[in-house]
Amino acid sequence: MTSEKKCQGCGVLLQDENILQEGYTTSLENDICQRCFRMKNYGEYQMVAKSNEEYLSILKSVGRTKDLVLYITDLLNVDKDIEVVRKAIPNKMILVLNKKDALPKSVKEEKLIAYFEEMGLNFEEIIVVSVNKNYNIDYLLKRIKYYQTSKNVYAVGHTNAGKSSLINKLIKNYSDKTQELTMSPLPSTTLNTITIEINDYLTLIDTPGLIDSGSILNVVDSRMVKKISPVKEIKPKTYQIKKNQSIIIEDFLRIDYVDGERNSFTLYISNDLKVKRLLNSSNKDDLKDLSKKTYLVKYGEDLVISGLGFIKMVDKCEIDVYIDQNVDSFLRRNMI
Ligand SMILES: Nc1nc2c(ncn2[C@@H]2O[C@H](COP(=O)(O)OP(=O)(O)OP(=O)(O)O)[C@@H](O)[C@H]2O)c(=O)[nH]1
Ligand SMILES: [Mg+2]
Repeated sequence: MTSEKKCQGCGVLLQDENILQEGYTTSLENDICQRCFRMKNYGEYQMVAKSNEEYLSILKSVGRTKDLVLYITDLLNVDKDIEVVRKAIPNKMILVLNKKDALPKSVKEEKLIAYFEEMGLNFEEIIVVSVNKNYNIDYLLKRIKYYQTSKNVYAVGHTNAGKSSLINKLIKNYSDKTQELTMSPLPSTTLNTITIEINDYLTLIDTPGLIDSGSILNVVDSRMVKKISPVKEIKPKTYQIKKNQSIIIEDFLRIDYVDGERNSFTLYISNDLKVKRLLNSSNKDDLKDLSKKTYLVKYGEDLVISGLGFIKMVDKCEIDVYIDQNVDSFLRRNMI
């Protein structure tokens, strides 16, 4: 039977008929589906393939309301097309920059805010938080109260940004509810909208995340997904690098320094990842069978590898990047 009851963890409709399909539970009396049960209790993550079409229709319906929207963004994985979500919906919007704890403490909040302000995307306000460290959550709630236009406030953003984690934190801090949304390091954890009444004045609506089809998380196994997702403050690794040297990360990324003066590369990626430097690129062909992209880097740019993090480069240069053909990489102006 399919019920009208939604899973309290991921929002999918519960059903007890087909174990292979979304929303399966052994009994419709349960509040969560089997997939959420396994993720919550055993940390057994199960990938679900989602298309962005459903997501875009959810965004459109959010856009038809006049409600306040929280646009949650992962500071380590700021998407290339941050303006897509902003422009898709005309609502009042707070940009919530999450996972501050994963960046080095020395990174100044004002600088981050200024960086995003310069995009000119007309947010009501830009707020830096860390859900994990409960940092700035009180302030965020105050500003939600200030800007909200009705009881309802939506959480939107890319998958894995921490939307469900943030709502769980708000439930825990400010309501007497025990409901807990499912969170996981894998993309597409939340499958449908979930409505949670925090109190008489505030109802939060969680949404599934926009999928980054170019994220590295889509092409590595779940053990590596955990390694790539930083849970601790990143200790940036800096390499003084010159022509004909290479940097290799695990077995999925190779960067050859093809041309330029002596330069400095700082890696903002999870501390758990193995990094190797080759002092002579031409000696080793490791990973050169991966797809190659050549970049002409300008002064003061970052190389972003979608889902992994970024590399801050100081001077202009030419680099060759070898990575799975399905993983996006791009240059942007230095974020920090
Ligand atoms: N370091 C760090 N990790 C965080 C923080 N907030 C969330 N995470 C992690 O980010 C991952 C994704 O969190 P979710 O809450 O499932 O993200 P989501 O945006 O709901 O993702 P979808 O439901 O897939 O769209 C989990 O591994 C969280 O533990 C934070 O403040 N700091
Ligand atoms: Mg979620």
